Amino acid sequence: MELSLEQKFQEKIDRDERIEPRDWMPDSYRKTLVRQISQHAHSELVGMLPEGNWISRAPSLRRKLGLMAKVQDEAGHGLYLYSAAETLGVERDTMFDQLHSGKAKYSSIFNYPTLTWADIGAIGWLVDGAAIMNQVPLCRCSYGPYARAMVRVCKEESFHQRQGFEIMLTLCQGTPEQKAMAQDALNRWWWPSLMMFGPNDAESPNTKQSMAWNIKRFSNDELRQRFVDMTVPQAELLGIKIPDPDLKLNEETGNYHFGAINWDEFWQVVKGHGPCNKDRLAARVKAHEEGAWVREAAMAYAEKQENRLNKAKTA
Ligand code: BYC
Repeated sequence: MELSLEQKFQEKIDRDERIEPRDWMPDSYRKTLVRQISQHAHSELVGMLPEGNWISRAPSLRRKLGLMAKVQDEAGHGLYLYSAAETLGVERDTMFDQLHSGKAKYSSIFNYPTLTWADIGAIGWLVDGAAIMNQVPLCRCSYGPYARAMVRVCKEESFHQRQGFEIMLTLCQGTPEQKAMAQDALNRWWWPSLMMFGPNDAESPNTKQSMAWNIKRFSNDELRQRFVDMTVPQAELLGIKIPDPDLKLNEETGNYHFGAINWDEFWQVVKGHGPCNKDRLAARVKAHEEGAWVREAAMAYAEKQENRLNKAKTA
């Protein structure tokens, strides 16, 4: 019996083969990829804002250079991801419109404020740490352009995570005030970092299908648990305390049991009512508007180059 296009597609996925832009794919596969990749791209762009805020106040030239490089890397990640989404037939301007009008989602984590320098360390350590945990499996995502973009993103995120941990270590080995600053940053960033992985599996509408399509390789709860297990010993090494009275090692499984996440807070932030949602969106729109001349100049240059090439061809 002749297999349907959809059956052939699923067989290809089940053989762990890659899907490429020109291959046939179900509309719902295309749609969920555009959703996830564009949200991811938006997160990279908005993620530049809480950190960019500290470039001018970094405590030394070395720290300033490191932070500038990290923020630039994030702009680059956004570009790889928008390009990957474009291969699915969605225009970049459409994605920007969705972000700037507040319709699109981006990671909840970037709606929290960066109050002290230690927050830059905590973001690198925890937020990039969570991002790596979530994104390394995406290097094996069934959609080729997304998987390939993630390989480079993950290499750079891993550097960011080490940089953040080193900032935390320096503070924790410094004066009592510096160590207190590191503890305060951990207190404020711990729970939002756990929320980055998304709702519990039972409440996650997209996970089951995304796993059947090999877009996601692990569920939200599995990745969250791995992140906790990886991070608790790192906090011990730093000598600071994770703000969870229920955190306890399960000797049998080797996993840490952790306390309940405040899902009301998560959904409030996702729906636009977090501490910084309005500021972040306004800053992003302003940056986009103020960058219009750069885009126009780049387009004018590209057109000129193309005309020159065409003239040379016909000469
Ligand atoms: N924040 O069914 P679910 C970074 C939404 S950037 C906001 O589990 P899915 C970095 C979700 O979109 C970090 N919304 O969805 C940058 C869905 O809504 P829609 C970003 C969230 O897609 C700079 C609904 O809740 N990383 O690394 O199966 C500096 C139900 O969720 C969040 C990525 O984007 C959230 N935290 O799983 C440093 C990685 N969680 O779309 C670091 C790629 C869930 O149905 N993305 N929602 O309206 C993913 O892996 C997945 O999309 C998620 C969610 C795990 C995030």
